[in-house]
Formats: sequence, C-alpha cells, structure tokens
Amino acid sequence: MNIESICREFGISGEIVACDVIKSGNINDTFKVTFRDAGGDSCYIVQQINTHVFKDPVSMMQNISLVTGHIADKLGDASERMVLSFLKAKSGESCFFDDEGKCWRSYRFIDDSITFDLCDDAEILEQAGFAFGNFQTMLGDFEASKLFETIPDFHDTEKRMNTLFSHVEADPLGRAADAASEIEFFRENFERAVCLTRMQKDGKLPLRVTHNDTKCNNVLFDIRTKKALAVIDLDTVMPGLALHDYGDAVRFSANTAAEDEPDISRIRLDNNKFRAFTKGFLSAAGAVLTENEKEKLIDSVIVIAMELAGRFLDDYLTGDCYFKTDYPGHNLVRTRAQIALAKDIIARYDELDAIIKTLL
Ligand code: ADP
Ligand code: GN1
Ligand code: MG
Repeated sequence: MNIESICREFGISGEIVACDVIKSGNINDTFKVTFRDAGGDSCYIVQQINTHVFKDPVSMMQNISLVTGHIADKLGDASERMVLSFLKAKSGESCFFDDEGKCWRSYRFIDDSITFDLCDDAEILEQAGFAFGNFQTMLGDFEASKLFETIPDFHDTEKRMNTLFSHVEADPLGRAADAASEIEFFRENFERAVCLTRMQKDGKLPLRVTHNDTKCNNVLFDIRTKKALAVIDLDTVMPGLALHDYGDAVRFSANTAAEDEPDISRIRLDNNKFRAFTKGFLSAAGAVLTENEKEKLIDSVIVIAMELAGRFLDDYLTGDCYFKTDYPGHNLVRTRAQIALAKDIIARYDELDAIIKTLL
C-alpha cells in the first residue's frame, strides 16, 4: 500500500504535498508526510513498525498510549509539544495492518522541532540529559506491571553475551574468523559486561520504568530555542535500569565519532560532551538514584557499549537480520566502533569517574 493510502486509513485529509524518508533509525521505516488544506500545511510521522523486532505491535501501542497519557496528565496545558501523540486508525486501533500484513502507525509531527544525530553543543547535550532524566522521574509513579515487555530481556547483558558465544560456536555463516580479536575481547571482559545484570538479579539495583533506547536523536528540540521538548521513540519503554538509559545515552551522545565510524582511531569519549550530558541527567534524576546506581554510572557506559557491540556482532554472525545495514560488513564495523569506545572508557576509568563525582 502507498503512503498516501496509509495516511487515509488514519483519517488524514487534504492534498499530500511532500513525503520524506527519515533515515536515522536502525529498526523501523519512518516517513515525514505533509498535507495541505484550506487551513494550511500539517505534518505527520508515518512509521512501518518492524514486526520481526516488535512481535506484538498492538500491545506495544497500548504501552505507548499509557505512557504518553501519564506524561500528558502530568504536564497538563504544557503538554502540546512536550509529548508524542498518535492518531487512531479508522478501526479504532492505534496501528493499522495493510493488505501485505505490514503494520503502520502515525504520530502528529511536533512542529518546529529538530533532532540531532551527532551534536557538539554542550548546552544541547545537557538538555538531552535533562530530558531523559526527567522522563524517568515523570514515570517514577507509573505502575510498571501495566507495561507489556515489548522485547523480553532487552538489556539482559549476560543473556546477550551467552547468545553471542553460542553463535560464535555454531558460526552458521563462517564469519566468526573475521572477528577473532573482538570475540577475544568479549571473553576477557565478560565480567565487566555482566556486572549490572548480576547486581539487578541480586536485588542491588532498583527496577524502574525506563526508556531503553536513549540515543540523542530520540529527543526533540525546539528549532529556535534549542530547548528539549519531548522524548520520543517509546517502543522500548519497559521496566529496566536507570543505568541502562544513562549508559546508552552517553555511549551515543558523548562519542567523538558516529556509532559506526570505520576509523577507530577517531573514537573516544569526549570529556566535555560527557560532562554536559551527565550534568543534565543528574539534575533531573540524580536525587532519586541510590548509592549503588551512583557508584556504577561510569560502568554503565562500558556495559552498554559492550552489550551493543555484542548485539551488532551477533547480527553479523547470523546474517544481518535485525539491524538495518548500509553495506556488507556494516555490523562488524559497528562492533569494532563500540569496542573501541568501551576500551577508551576502560583505559580512562578513573579520570571519567572523577568527572561524575564532581557532578553528584
Ligand atoms: P526509529 O525507531 O526508527 O529511531 P523514531 O521514532 O525515533 O524512529 O523516529 C525517527 C526520527 O523521526 C526521529 O529521530 C525524529 O527526527 C523524527 N520524529 C519522529 N517522531 C516525530 C514527531 N512526532 N515529531 C517530529 N519529529 C519526529
Ligand atoms: C536501535 O531504532 P533505533 O535506531 O532508535 C536499537 C537500539 C540500539 C540502536 C543502535 C529496538 O535503535 O537498541 O541501541 O539501534 N533498537 C532496538 O543504534 O533494538
Ligand atoms: Mg529513534
């Protein structure tokens, strides 16, 4: 089905005047569609949900409905550009299955907003940190048991590592030899990677309602003031660890390079970006963090960089079926980039931990 017909299913009227592909995400297919009528132009985000990754999109949309409703109630009149809102399909459901079985949803485009894939501006990064920290605190009183687990064991790093090792053993495509030194790195640093999973299982870290995919491009900013507006991409909002959100955001936003930079000599954790994001995050969420959480902030960045490296490598070994790739070997390049970041943080652990201590 074409995009215009999909939009009609969500009750959108007017003449379609533009349809742009938004390429930043690795999972879903996203389009920005503009319609014109006598009242002017209106924009919508239309997404094809990846049902290989999100197997129960109806329950996922129910989560998003509950979470956005909770935040909108808290924000009251201020909520208009501060929270995602989706359109209902004619069936009354919040997603629509086309005749090929593809699943679609539509969000109102938040006007005059912008996202940043890479960002060097400390003020914007501090805003992003605040937005993700604030997202967690706004959901602090949300009843977690209402949420469906959209991807079970999403941040169970130990399970992810063990899956990786079993695929290294099976080596279905004969690709493991391409990653011999990377596999060695996972074996040598296994304990570091699984430290949060172990603490969680031992009851040493509290389960909270978390976002679980805190890339900087999942925060919308006002195009003029550059203030954070809304946290978006709510597919993975589930019970989780505050540290996973912090660690994932830092590994993405504070990297000196892109998360798939092929030249690993360019990859480092940038102290200024790291400080700015951490400052914003702690100013919103620091007060609710436990001592154990505060202790492990820097470790969480290593954990998530290693977990994601392992996920990219697992995808490479099993045929690149999960993450979208732009070229053969892209997932191996991504693996190496995340390992390079983890190594930099491990090498500068005390220096980076000291920066966090100045902000707590
Ligand atoms: P993905 O899961 O593929 O990352 P997102 O939901 O994050 O998809 O959307 C991809 C991009 O589309 C975002 O980074 C942002 O630039 C833009 N976007 C998504 N939703 C909206 C919205 N409601 N208003 C404005 N821009 C949006
Ligand atoms: C995926 O959809 P996107 O690009 O926001 C992935 C994240 C990874 C990220 C790495 C559901 O996020 O876990 O950290 O790619 N999302 C899912 O870029 O697996
Ligand atoms: Mg996104």
